[in-house]
Amino acid sequence: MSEDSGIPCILMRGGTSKGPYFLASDLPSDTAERDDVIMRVMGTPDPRQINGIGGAHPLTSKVAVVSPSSDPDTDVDYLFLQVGVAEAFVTDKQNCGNMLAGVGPFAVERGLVPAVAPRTSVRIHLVNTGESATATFSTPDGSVDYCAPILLSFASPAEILPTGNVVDVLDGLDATCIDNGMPTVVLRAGDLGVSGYESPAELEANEALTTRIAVIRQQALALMGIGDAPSLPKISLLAPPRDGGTVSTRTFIPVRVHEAIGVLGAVSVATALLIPGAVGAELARLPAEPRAPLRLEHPAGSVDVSVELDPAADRPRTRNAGLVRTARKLFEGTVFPRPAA
Ligand code: NQM
Repeated sequence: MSEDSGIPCILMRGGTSKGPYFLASDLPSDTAERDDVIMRVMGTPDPRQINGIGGAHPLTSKVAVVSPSSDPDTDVDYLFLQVGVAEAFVTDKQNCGNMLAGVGPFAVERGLVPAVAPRTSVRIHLVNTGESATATFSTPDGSVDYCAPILLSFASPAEILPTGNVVDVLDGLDATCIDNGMPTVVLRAGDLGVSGYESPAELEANEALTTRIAVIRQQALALMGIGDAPSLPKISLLAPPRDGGTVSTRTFIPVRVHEAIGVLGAVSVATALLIPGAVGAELARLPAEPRAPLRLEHPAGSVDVSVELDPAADRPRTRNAGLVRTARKLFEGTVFPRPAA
């Protein structure tokens, strides 16, 4: 690949996130070289990402790398890369369920998976964590209908409580550390002196709160065995629902506050709500029908998550989880990385 002639990519909105989708074969195979090219594509490091195509926010500084699957049980490999905005980093330590919504359509666009009328299912290996998901979407005439919903369903991880406990204490507060696809710390908003209904901007401007969140995050990184990961864990503050949903959420990701909530972040929070004794479960108004989706309220509206615990398992474990997203192809072309220094 010569960078001078650019790199083919499709820019997509995946759920509430946005970023370029690449075929792995169009990027350098060496990880350090690949990450360097990606930072130059996105315009990192720069708070405005002005010399690249990043959107100057963690939710729009994301990249999907897709290739035919090496695993016979799945169709494609999806590697998610979170790219720093002002800070120079590329990390593969987390999944992204929002960008996942665009992976099936991208696989069809690039001919990795044939479209089948009226709908196509793509089995996706989540390279970051070794988990898997299936995306099912409408392909009525052999091409993707981007106006139709995309159903994402997730296989169950073996362990969803990374510390082995339902409740831990972080900076003196009860916390549930959970990972059903996304390492997440669940706290009660009230324990942190906020209502949990503030806007992301109000929460980010609350210095006493952000200082405390930073301490909680450091403790959680160690306790959850994550090590050093600039985008983890997510920290969700729960409050009682106020728009007819199951619970209200505000999520630090982990420095900026999410404008909505991540997909696997939502799956992880919803899972915690079903575990007896988990922090914040007592604030939830669970639906009367046991299999009905849980509605997580967030700053921009709400998201419905279906999740079922396995009643036969001795430790909390899910049987399945899923939700519906949309994605849209915004632009297809060639991106030109900023020249290497
Ligand atoms: O949790 C943002 C997003 C995400 C992650 C973040 C996501 C997920 O909204 O699966 O989608 O938590 O950094 O894209």
